[in-house]
Amino acid sequence: MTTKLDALQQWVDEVAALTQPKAVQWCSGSDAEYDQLVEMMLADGTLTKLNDDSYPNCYLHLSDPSDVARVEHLTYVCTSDQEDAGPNNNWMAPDEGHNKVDALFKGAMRGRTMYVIPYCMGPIDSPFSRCGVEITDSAYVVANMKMMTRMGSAALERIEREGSFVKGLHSVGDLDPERRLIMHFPEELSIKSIGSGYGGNALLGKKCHALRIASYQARTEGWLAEHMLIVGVESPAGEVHYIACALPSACGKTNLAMLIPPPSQPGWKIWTLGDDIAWLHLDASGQLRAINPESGYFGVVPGTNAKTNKNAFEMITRDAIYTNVARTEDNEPWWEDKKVGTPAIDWQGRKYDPATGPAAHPNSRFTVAATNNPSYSELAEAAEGVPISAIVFGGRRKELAPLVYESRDWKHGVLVGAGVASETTAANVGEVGVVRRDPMAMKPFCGYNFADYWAHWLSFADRSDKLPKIFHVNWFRQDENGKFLWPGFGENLRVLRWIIDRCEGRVDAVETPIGYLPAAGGIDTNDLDISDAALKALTSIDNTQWKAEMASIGEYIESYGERLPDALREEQQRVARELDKVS
Ligand code: SAT
Ligand code: MN
Repeated sequence: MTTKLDALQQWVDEVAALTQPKAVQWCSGSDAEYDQLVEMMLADGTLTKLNDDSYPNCYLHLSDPSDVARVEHLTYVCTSDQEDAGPNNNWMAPDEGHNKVDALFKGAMRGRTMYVIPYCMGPIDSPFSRCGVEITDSAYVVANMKMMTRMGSAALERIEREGSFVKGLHSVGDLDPERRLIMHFPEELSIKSIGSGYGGNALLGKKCHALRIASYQARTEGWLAEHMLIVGVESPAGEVHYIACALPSACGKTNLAMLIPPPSQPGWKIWTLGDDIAWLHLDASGQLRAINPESGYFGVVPGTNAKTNKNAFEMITRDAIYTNVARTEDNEPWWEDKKVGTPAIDWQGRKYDPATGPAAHPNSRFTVAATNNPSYSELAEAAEGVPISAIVFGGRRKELAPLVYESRDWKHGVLVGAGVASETTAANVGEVGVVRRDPMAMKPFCGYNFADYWAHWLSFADRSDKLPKIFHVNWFRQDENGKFLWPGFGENLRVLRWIIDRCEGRVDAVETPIGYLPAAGGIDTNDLDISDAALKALTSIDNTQWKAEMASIGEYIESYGERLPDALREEQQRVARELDKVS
């Protein structure tokens, strides 16, 4: 296979000349191709077959121990003007960026096959979808891209028809962290990533394209590319509301997207549209609609069990690729909190010894096609996407942030999103558990200056009077002994129900300076083992703490300097004044 699109053929030839592979293989995306790649990876040790009786078609990949997470400190946005990348991104001038990374790509694929992967982010026939081509020397990447994107011949046809595509060049290089770089050139719609085989660094359709490059593109084209799950909540009466929710990496987006209603909530159903990324557009009537650009899940494994996420637990018993989990004697995958089995071999392929750390890496992952999910929504294929009733922001906060609150209006909602802070997780290389600002859960993923991004968000209020309401949630509040105050998981449906009731004007709320909080009895706690004190802590605010928080949000947004939109500054000042009024 080759292509009739000259620009694509020329780029592939140039890359081959630079990287010197022993062969070039155009990927069709067929099942036969996947099977053949798997056979090859089993033969060369890249994959191990797991127990075929209990885990049919499941494979384990153990990565280099230094290559287990995203590397924000090695991730760059290369715009001509540094200000366009903003203080939220590492920056390099485009020429310097190309020179640095091309030097690493020189001869990098010697002795390897170079795979050319045409892919489409979003339903293949959706006007909102965007295509790309990833060139990689990793068969593991090809296999993952097959599940995570619409990849192969149909995507190539669309690319040839449209004549444009995002160029993504990837090589695992020598996996030396000193020779690892994840570079974005938004003005050229291109990505160059070398030295890592890990998901977010290597599956270029995901964070690199669908968030960093797409957010940049979305700004010029009037839409939004967001780090959000999309979920449909169906009431016992059959009414479905769609919610888009932004949470930082490894804060439970996959679990929320596949939530299982607890027995106390009979008749409710959850439909999963996406678990990580949403592309949002206004339709002609001013309704915000969402598509999920991905077609699979790359989810955190540890903590998944029959109680926390039964759907996911079952979904990954077949046709899944596991990365960096442990194994039992029976060759079944094992991870912390799986609740069944015992680990024999750890994620580094060593005999398991509790003294040397967890059996599965805390950021170990599964890759699986979305259609494996029992709560998969057919509307994930709908070209026009689904109408969004509510946007929800959230973070992982031990204290301060209540279980849920609603912003007053869109402008206030943008401030709520801009002020999101969360404890860091194992999804990025670095310290875990440190609170940092993570606006709209996009800190690692916004491909341009956050100040311009907030202005873009604010501009939606001029274009529609039907925008969704904006909320903030925090499932992670703890008491003074470190115990979680809210049970989370399936019980989060109770909070989604409150959100929907607010959208429908069916439930009263208490107005506070930070927004509307649930009134007593507003959240259904029927059958829930929760103390009055815990519920009070979850549904009220500490004014003194919030004054300090609002001042810190003010300082944070001011650090964006001249580009900060006045409307956001004024909104922060308004909330700060409201907080001052209360003793
Ligand atoms: O970066 S990944 O997409 O691999 C996982 C995450 O951090 O959300
Ligand atoms: Mn994510």
